[in-house]
Amino acid sequence: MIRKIGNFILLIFIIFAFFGCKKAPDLTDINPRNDVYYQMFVRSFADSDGDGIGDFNGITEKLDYLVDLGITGIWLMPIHPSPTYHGYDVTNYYNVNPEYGTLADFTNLCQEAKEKGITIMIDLVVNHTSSLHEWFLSALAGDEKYKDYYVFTDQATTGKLGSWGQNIWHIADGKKYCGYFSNTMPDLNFFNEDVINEIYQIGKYWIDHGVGGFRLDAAQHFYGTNEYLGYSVDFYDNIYFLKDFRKKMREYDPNVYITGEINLLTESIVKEYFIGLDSPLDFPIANKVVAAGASNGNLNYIKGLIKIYNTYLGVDQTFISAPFLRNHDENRLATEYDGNLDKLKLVAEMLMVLPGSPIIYYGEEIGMYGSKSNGEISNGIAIWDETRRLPLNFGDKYTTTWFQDDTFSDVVRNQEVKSVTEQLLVEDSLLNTYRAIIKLRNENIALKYGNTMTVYENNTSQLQGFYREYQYEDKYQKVLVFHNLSLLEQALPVVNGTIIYASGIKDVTNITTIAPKSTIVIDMIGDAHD
Ligand SMILES: [Ca+2]
Ligand SMILES: [Ca+2]
Repeated sequence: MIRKIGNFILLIFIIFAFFGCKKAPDLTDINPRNDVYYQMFVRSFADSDGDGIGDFNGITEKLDYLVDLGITGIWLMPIHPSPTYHGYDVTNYYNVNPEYGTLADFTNLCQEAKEKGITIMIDLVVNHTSSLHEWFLSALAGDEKYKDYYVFTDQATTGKLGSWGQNIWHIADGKKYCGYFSNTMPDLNFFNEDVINEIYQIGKYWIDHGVGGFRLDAAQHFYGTNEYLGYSVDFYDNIYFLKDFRKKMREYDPNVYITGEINLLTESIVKEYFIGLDSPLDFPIANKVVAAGASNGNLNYIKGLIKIYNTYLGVDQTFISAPFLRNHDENRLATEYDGNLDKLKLVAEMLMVLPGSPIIYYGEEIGMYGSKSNGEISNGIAIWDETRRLPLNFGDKYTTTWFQDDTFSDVVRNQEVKSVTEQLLVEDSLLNTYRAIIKLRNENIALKYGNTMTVYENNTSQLQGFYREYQYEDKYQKVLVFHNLSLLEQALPVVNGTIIYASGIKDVTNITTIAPKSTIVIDMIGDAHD
């Protein structure tokens, strides 16, 4: 009997699906800070002048690729002059890396991006400078003003280590200083008002040049463990600095968006960072999504996410989660999932239906491989994280070539990954999965806005479902999302609504089951469900 009624309701919803012809709601400026971000290593993205190194003009010329992908924000990894390939040790905060182009090229990129609805966020690396920064060189030369920009000590033995047990004290020219990450990265002194004001000035300078957001690198280490001898510091010192920084930047540009690298899985600490940041990068959520994506069943996936969101709500009712799958410091997902395309597609969908402003690490959309190397030598240089940041294969003249050493397995494996150009032509490619699910997100307010979800009543280990809803003035939408984590087809529960997405399926009118490793999104009609 129940089954019969079920079939009847199913029939109704098929009819709705057929005649519904849903029109996408008007999303004009409901909340300017809900975006889909693309984290980009400039060196590896797009080369406009044929020297093999990615550059600003290459990005500008490839903006339409990002627009078509559905991207509305770009996070540029460090753009400043630096002695390293990665740029996380800056020698001048008021200019750009000449390998990437000129300052004019950069402002042009910001302008062109803005015209296409894309905000540019830059990495701001201010926990430390390069040891070649003129401030540090002046400090070593005995300039008292700049000596106080850094953290020097006269103590012969500090007996103190950093938060992962590393030595943080180094000696140069007979002077002992703190370099939390490395001797070539001396820490700035956050107890010095001149340093704080310098950081504000740097922020304003880049807002003036068209930047719409900042990602504060190593934001949990500004007041690092055992860094300030004789001072008692804790993580609230970081949070209060971030709060002041955000306030100052907001006064200058009310729309500026501020994220920070808080590399912690403990949501009870991460939540406190919402006091100072719009979005601490959401490592707790990322961890859950990647783990569930790797599994073939997880009874507590959705419950686990909701527990984290509820923790955040305790601090900030308007928090913006910034979920992601992988970043430049982690092995890529194709490596972790051993190239399993079904898993890669599903986890892309799992990311893109979450609350907040999700971030895609460049190359994940085509399934690039990447893993940490162990210091093997290439062209006289020891290689570590380069192999997590390899060139994106566009399949055209823009493809960068700065790292092609095929004695590294990631380089070899990436030669087997279909290029952007190739994947655009294959209907069920990973890239087209990303495009489809991002499009869905951007066109549905219940997916794009809001910061909570509620659990579907009858979840199983295989089939995990949740509701998301959003109300804005007279617009209201509620969706029900199902992920089939398993390798077996699952029956689609009967619900009153219209299917608006089913993985890889164009005609969604006759669906009664959920394929293995796939997602279905249902637009609920009113509030009705059972
Ligand atoms: Ca170039
Ligand atoms: Ca520090």
